[in-house]
Amino acid sequence: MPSHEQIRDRIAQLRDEINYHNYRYYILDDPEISDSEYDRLLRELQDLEQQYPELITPDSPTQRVGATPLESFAEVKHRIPMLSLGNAFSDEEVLDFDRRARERLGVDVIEYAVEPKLDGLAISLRYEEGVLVQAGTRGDGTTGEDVTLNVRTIETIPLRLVGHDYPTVLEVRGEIIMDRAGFEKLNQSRREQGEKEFVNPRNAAAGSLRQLDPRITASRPLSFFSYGIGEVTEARLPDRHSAIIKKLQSWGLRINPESRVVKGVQGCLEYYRWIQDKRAALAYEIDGVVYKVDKIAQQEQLGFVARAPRWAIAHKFPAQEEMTEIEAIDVQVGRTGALTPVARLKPVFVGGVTVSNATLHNQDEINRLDVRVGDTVIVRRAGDVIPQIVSVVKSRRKGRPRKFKIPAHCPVCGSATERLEGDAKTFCTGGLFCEAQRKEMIKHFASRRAMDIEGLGDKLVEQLVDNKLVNDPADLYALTEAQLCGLERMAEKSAQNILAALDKSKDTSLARFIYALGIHNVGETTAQTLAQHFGSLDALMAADEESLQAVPDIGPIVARSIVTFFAQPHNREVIEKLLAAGLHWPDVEVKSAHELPLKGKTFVLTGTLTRMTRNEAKAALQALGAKVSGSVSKKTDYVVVGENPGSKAAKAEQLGVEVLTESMLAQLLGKSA
Ligand code: D41
Repeated sequence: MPSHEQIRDRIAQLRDEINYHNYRYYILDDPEISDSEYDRLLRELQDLEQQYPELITPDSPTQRVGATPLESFAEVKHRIPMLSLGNAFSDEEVLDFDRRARERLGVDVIEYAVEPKLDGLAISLRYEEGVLVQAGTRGDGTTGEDVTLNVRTIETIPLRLVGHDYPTVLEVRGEIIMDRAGFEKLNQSRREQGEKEFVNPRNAAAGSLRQLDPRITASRPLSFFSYGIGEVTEARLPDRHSAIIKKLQSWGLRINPESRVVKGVQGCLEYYRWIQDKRAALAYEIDGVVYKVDKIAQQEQLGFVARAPRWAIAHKFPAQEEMTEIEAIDVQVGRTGALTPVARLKPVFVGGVTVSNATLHNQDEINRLDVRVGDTVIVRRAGDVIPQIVSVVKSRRKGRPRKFKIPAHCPVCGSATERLEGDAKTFCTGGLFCEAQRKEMIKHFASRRAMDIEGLGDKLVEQLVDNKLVNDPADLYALTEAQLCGLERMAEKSAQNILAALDKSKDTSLARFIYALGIHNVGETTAQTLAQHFGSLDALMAADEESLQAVPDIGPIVARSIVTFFAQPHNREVIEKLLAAGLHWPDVEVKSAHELPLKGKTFVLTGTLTRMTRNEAKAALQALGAKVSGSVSKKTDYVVVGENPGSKAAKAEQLGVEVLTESMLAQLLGKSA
């Protein structure tokens, strides 16, 4: 049985070790031990403290989270006021600031300590005998709120300082922030819980710190950077701000790793641009940089005006958020048919540019924001990203504007729009006809796996549409040699080749034709299944959702897409034009499921096939009812091995799966070897 004294020693030792490892981990960002070793130390301490509660002290690393909520916050008086900081919004204002300071000091060049300006909450931490005894918000600079219990839950704030040479009383000033990752995670979980999201990390940090129940604060990802000092007793501190900050770090406080010392105002401006470039890569949000005269003697000489030091200034980045009004909400149709609502804004200068549009993404985003025409909104433009609407200022809403709904018809072509389950986007269904999608649809129609029109590449399709020679895929078949030769960089020979390719493409298959139509959610495999099952275009066009869903592998989403597509008169018109142009295909013999000879068999293809492409082999196998899979397993029935097969052939052997050569496959498919 260890003596009480031995227990006390062990507890003290554990606390020292844990504090040291906290310092390595949170302050130096350079841990010495693994998480599990750390957990062991912490658990041993917790166990001992549970057995001997009389030995628990408030500065023990186990005592971060108190369990009793407060009724309200007490006041904290700052004996040394928390100063405010002047702002500069341009290089000129910074040059003025520097010139005035140099004149007062009578020097040519001032050395400045420079650092990012964090967008969080200013706080003052009071340590007595190295123990955190009080934490107060800035408030009006002289009186703030006592948030000690909440601040104790922040891991980057030590409950006890490291080392021995700290002053008896030390007030540390700094900023409490929530980094971007923590903010996103918090908001995601609030979204999932149906709670209101925070608008930005600053509000999230403020909201988290102003919780009366410290257990809530403890659950929020807050952190801290120190940037200055308040009251300090009986200590000889270094004679430069930069050195004092380093001293704080040696006592276990986190300081900003981007801070530097620069010479003169040009050094400040260079630093500003450097940080501006780095801004997006920082883990937390900043709204500018702070310049501070580095020498304490010079700071004292310069003194204060009102509450702001003459020796420091914040150089702010252009605001990234501004208020403006929504004049209209338009809906744009993208090349894929996706409908995107766009807010037209009363122009506003934000993030360094004038912004008059902001994307609203989709209907869910509109619902989340509850944004309506006429609303006053907060617009945000950060870095080079598209301007976003952060929130609606509901108190400014006039009258009762209508909720905004993405229209049921495409604003470009008038076809019905559809939004499928599990998809945030709404799409236009006028694929073959819609001007917005024209080029993409025609490119798809002509592509190798669809109508396979050789020589009709993307560039040519764009030229044809731009010159208004082609509006829909059927127009391709009406092109003349003269029209083609009129295009830039089009020789007579190439024009003839294209016309020949067009002619050749008319002889196609039902599956290819269905795929070429570009129906949403109908890929090559689905097109084959449909051709196989319905046997004719008429039968497919006449099918309703129910009969479509009866087809193997066709679910409600695909069925809905098909029905909606054929319900568009425009799409039917284009199909009629195509048939009138002479497109044709051999009759498909409709086989019911039990007639398919390879029904229920799973194939894997590996290696290079010489007589057909892998896709052709796959299509042919599927047409006979087989499933074609990408990996070999015990469920595989046959592995088809081409030239230079990979590991799949070996795997087949290992599992005892039957192996077919390419000529065996050809026989199986009924082709002569
Ligand atoms: O990052 C900051 N928000 C920041 C704020 C900073 N890096 N340095 C600061 N330095 C000071 C002085 C020069 C007065 C010590 C500050 C602030 N003040 C400050 N924050 C809020 C009011 C003043």
